[in-house]
Amino acid sequence: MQTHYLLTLAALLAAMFLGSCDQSRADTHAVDAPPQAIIPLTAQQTFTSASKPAKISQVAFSPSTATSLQEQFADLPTLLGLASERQGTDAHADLQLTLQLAELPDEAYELEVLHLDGGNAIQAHVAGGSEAGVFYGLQTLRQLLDLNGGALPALKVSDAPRYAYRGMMLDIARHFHGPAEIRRLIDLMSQYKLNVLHLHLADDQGWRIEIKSWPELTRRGASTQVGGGGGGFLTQQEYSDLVAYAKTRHITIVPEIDMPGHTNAALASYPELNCDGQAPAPYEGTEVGFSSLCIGKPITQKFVREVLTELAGLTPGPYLHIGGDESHATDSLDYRDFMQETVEVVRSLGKTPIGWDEIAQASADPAVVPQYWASAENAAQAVANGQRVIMSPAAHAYLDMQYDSTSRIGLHWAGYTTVQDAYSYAPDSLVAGLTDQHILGLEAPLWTETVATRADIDYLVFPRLLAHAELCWSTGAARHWPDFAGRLAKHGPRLRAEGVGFYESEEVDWQ
Ligand code: TNX
Repeated sequence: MQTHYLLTLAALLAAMFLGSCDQSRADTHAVDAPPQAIIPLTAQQTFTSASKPAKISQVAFSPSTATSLQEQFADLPTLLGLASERQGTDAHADLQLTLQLAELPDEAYELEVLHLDGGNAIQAHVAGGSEAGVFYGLQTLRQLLDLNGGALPALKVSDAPRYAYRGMMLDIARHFHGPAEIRRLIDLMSQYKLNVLHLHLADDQGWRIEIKSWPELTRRGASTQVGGGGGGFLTQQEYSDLVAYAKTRHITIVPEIDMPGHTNAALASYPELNCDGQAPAPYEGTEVGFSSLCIGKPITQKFVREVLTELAGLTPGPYLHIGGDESHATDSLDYRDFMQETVEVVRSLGKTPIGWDEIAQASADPAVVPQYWASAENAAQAVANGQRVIMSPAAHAYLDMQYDSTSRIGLHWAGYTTVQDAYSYAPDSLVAGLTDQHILGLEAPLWTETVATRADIDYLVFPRLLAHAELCWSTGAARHWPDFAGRLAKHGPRLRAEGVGFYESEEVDWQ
């Protein structure tokens, strides 16, 4: 009832806004305001001035920007992507920037760009509901600069996210990808207003996080990966540094230890975790569903508690992901007992447990967050449990699916996923009975069985991550594939400038 009322109100406001938008377009028509290709699409965008702006050469805070915000966003040229060669060359305008916190929803922001002196002096005001809101306003400003050759059109933007959880997952277990690669992804994600990076830290092929109380996990379990050639792991210091770096980009790290299946690397490191006390050989293939911790053994319980306790201690964010998928080698009653116990461990550490959608069949705890990937039945169970769900529908959101049969890497068990497929689905009407009130947010996972290098990551992640970012942020009613494809085309140059080797899909008329 209440939702219905809100929707009606939203429609009314949208109609009023569109009316005023038409009006302002008419006013600026003569000066040919360039359509702005911001991704994700902003909620409202209005042009306010006719002048043709000059390129920005200098940027500085206005005196009315609070010191704390000046400190937080101290490195403005980097933050706004103002490459040094753009500064001071043929540019004329100074940008004076005012940042403020305002009475807005947490991650929402308002941005206004004003042209003074016929466009030769520019002011920009960013008001955010929180520091994150200010950060997103600055990301919009950054895109405006990139999309306008270093100049800023005069406009007003008012914007807020659809979902609170806007995630990407990187599997560093199948192939290890280290801190430099992860940092680069954090930067790129944050430019498109994503706010969660889920790291898949352990699987059959490798254990990737140092656990001081169980040192063999990395001494033995980290030395392998799919296809051989080494592996690797994050030290606790490296992990903590990543968490801190991500925080400066308003990104929360969600660590995952996948259990009780997907555990060959742990089982190979500690024989006592196996029911028969025999350590299996390390594994460098790509099969799933053959390994299991020995459920009910006291040493297994000690292992789970100690590993999760260390991980919780390194993780200021609210979530710990405990996996729980494809446990085909675990008896189903054992599975239920194990997942329930592990949920309790996570709760006792003050964290919220996330698990792959199978977890909904094991734990009815309403605090648990199941991550939907394939089973509508499990999603329905989550709704019945009163749980909120993260949507990662494999056929749309899995970044490791091939684009088509000619894609040089990737899998296709969930089908081929074109850029349009990644964009054109409605998260809130994909699974019967699951609507936005049940959805915490969306996540696009990159599994890395076939992903060994940075070039491989770029090829599969981009440009589909931009489609995903728009689904996370912009409201359903505003989404339209031809419009998105047109805007995406304009992001080609900025992705290239940032060194991203994206897949130049023929669905898009790239600039
Ligand atoms: C299924 S999705 C898996 C992963 C694989 C992936 C490959 C899920 C929860 N499990 O173990 O890496 O497919 O696409």
